[in-house]
Amino acid sequence: MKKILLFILILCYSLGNAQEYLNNTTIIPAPNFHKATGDSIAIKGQIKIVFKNNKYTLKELKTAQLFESVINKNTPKKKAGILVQFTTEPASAKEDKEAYKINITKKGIFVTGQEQGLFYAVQSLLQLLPNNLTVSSQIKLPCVEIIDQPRYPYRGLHLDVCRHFFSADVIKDFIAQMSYYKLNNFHWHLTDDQGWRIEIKKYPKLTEIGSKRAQTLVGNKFERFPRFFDNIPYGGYYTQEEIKDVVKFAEEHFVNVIPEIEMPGHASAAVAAYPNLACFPSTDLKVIESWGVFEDVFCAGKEETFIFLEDVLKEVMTLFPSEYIHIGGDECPKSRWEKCPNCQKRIKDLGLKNEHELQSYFIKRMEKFLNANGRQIFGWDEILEGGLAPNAAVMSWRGESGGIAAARDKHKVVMTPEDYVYFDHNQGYSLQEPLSVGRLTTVHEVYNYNPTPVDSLTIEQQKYIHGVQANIWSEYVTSPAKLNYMLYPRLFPFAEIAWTETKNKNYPNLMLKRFPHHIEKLESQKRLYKVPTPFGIQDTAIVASKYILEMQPTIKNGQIFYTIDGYNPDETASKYTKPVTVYIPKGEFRNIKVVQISPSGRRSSITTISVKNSETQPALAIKPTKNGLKYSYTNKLVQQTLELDTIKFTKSGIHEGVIEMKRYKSKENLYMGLKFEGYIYIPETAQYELSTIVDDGAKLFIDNQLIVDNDERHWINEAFGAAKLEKGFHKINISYFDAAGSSTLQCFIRQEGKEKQEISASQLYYE
Ligand code: NAG
Repeated sequence: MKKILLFILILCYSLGNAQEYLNNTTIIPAPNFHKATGDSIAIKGQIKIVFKNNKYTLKELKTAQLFESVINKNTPKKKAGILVQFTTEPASAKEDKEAYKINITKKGIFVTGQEQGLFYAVQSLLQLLPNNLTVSSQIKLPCVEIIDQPRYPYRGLHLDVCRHFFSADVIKDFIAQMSYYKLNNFHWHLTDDQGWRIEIKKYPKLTEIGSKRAQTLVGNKFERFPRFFDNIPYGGYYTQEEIKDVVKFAEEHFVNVIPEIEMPGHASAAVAAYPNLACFPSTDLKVIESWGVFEDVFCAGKEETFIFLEDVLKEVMTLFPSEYIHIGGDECPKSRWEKCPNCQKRIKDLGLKNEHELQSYFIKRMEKFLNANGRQIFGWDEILEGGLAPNAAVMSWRGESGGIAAARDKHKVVMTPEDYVYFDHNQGYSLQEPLSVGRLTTVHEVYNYNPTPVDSLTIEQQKYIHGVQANIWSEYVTSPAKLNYMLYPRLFPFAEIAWTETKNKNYPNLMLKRFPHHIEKLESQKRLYKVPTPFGIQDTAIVASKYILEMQPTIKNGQIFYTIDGYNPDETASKYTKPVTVYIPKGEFRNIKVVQISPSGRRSSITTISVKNSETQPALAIKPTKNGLKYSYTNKLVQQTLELDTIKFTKSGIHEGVIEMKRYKSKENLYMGLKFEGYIYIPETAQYELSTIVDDGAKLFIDNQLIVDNDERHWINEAFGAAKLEKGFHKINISYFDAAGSSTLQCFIRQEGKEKQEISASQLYYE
C-alpha cells in the first residue's frame, strides 16, 4: 500500500513538474530535461573556463572562448571568482554526440559533452543570458540542471538561392542563426531554371550564361495585382573559394552543408548554357525569368548529359564533404522525353515501361556514380515514381505519403511537407502579408506538426524518419530582410519540433515565456520578423450574446489594441489591459478585431472574431447546407468518389485560414479533388467580382452557374469571374483539383467600387 501511495505521490509530482519545469527557461528549442532551483548566480567579473583534466580539442577551446568572450565583454575588468568548468567527453558510439549537460549552482557553471554537445551547451548558456547585455556590475544566470539531447539526428533548413540570390555573407549569417537554434543541416539549393549559382571550372558557361537572366517577373504569378517584368538583368553565383569558405564556416558551427544540383528537371539555366544537354538544342533556350515548372529538362537519352553531370558532381564533391548530395528529382515534365528520339531509344533499349521509369533510370545511374565515390543521394519524393534508387534517402515534400512509402521500404527519410514547414508560405491572411507564393503556414501549425507519422508506421519503420526540414523557396524572397521575415518567428516552433521530444513540448510556455525573450533579441539585432498575434485568440466565428476577450502579449512590452466597430485597429483603438466583455444585442453582430504592436512600432496580422446573436446574417456569411458543410474528394487515379466527414464548425473554430480545403491528405494517391457546398449571404444587390487562387485547378459555381474557372493550369494561379447578385442567400459550390496532394484554396469577393474581401473563416458560421 505504502508503495502505491509513494508511486501516486511521485506521479503527481512529476506530472505537476512536467507542466512547470520550463517556466524559467529562455531556451529554444526546449531542453529535454530542465530543472530550475529558483536561485541564481551572479557573474561579477571576468571568467576563465577550465577544462577538466586539461583535456580539450581546438574546436572545444573555441567553443569555450565564445562563451568567455560574451561574458568578459560585458563584465567589469576583475576576476569573477566563480568556477566555469567544461568536461569534455571522447567521441563514443554509444552516446549521442550532440547531447550535453549543464549544471549551474551557486558555485559555478559546469558543462559536459562531446565536441558538438559542448557547442550546443554554450548556445543554451547564451540563451539563458539576458538580452541587451551592457557592461554592468554583474550578469545573472539562473541555477539550473539541464540534461539534453535531440529527438532527431537531422534538423535541416533549406534555402533556394536561384530564384533570388543571397551573398555568401548572408548565407553565413543564415547558418549562424541555424546553429543558435541547434539545427545541423543546411540544404543549399544551388541550381534551378532561373539561375545556376555554383562555379564549375570545367563548364564556365554555367556561370557566364547560366547565372544570369535578362529580367525578372515582378508581382505574382497570378493576377491579384498587375504583373510585369522589370527589364533589369539579374544574376549572381558563388566562386569555389566562397563555397569553401562557407563550408568551413558551417563546420565551425556544426552544420553540415548539403548541396543540391537539380536533375533531370528544373534545368533551364544549365541547358541555356549548354543547349546540347537538352532533348532539342536551340538558341531559344534561355534562363527563365518567371516561376513555375518548365519543359526543357536534361535529356535522358544522350550520354553527354551523364558525362556532364558526373563532371559537375566531381567538382561538387571536392567542395562539399557532406556524405549526402541532393540531386533534386522534383517536378520533371516528361513532354520533351516523349518526343525525343534519344530518350525513346533508351526506353526501348532498356525495356523500360515509360518516361517515369526513364527518370528512375536517370536517378539510379547518378546514385551509382555517387555511391562509387563514397557519397549518398537525397532526392525529393518524386524519385519514388518509377522505382526508388537502392540507397537513396527521400525528402517528402508533397505531404507525408512519399516519406511513409520510403520508410516502409527501409529508406532514410526527412519530412518536409509543404503544408507544415514551407516557410515561403504566408504567415497570416494573404491580403495582410507581403507578396508570397500564397498558402498559409502559421507558428501554431508548425508547432503542431509531428514529423514521425506514428499512425502509419510501425516502431521499427519510424526509425527511418531521420528528421525534419523547413524549406525556403525564394521566388518572392527578394532580399535578406524578407528572408528574415519569412524565417522568424516560425524558426522557433520549427527548432523545437526538430529537437524536443513531443512530451516535453509546451505551447503556452513557448508563446508566453520564450517568444518574448527571443523576439526581443531580434529587435535588438534589428532583424526583421513577423510580429506574432497575441496568445489566446484566433480568427473565428461564433454565435453568442456576449464574448469575453481575453489574451496575453507574445512579445516583451507588446501593446494590444482592439476595435468592435469593424475598423482595423491601430494605436488609436482601445488598448487592451484586462479581459473585456463584449455584449451583442439580439439580432446584431460584432467583429472584434485585434492587433499586437511591438515597441518599435511593428504590427501583427489582425485577428477577427465575429460574434453574432440571432439568425440575422452579416455580410458574406456562409451558412451550412442542411447536412452541414460538406467536403468530398474524388480520386483521379482510381476514379472513385469518397465522402469525407461533414465539417463541423466548433466554438474553437477549426479553421484558421481561408476556406481551407488543404489539410486533407490522401494517403496513397497523389491526384485528388475536393468539393465544397454552402450558402453565401450577399448584403446588397450589386455587381460582384469573384476570384479563386489555387494550385492547380478550381471551379466556383453560384446558384449552379459557373462563375470562376481556374482551369487545370499547373502552379498557383488566380482566376476571376463576375456576376450580378441579388441581396440574400446564394448557393455556392466550389470544386477543386490538386496534383500534388495538398493545397489551399482561397476565395475572394469584391463588390463593384469596394475593397476586395477574402471569403474566410471569420465569415463561416455554425449553428
Ligand atoms: C514546389 C517546387 C519548388 C517551388 C516551391 C514553391 C519543391 C520540391 N519543388 O513547387 O521548386 O519553388 O514548391 O513553394 O518544393
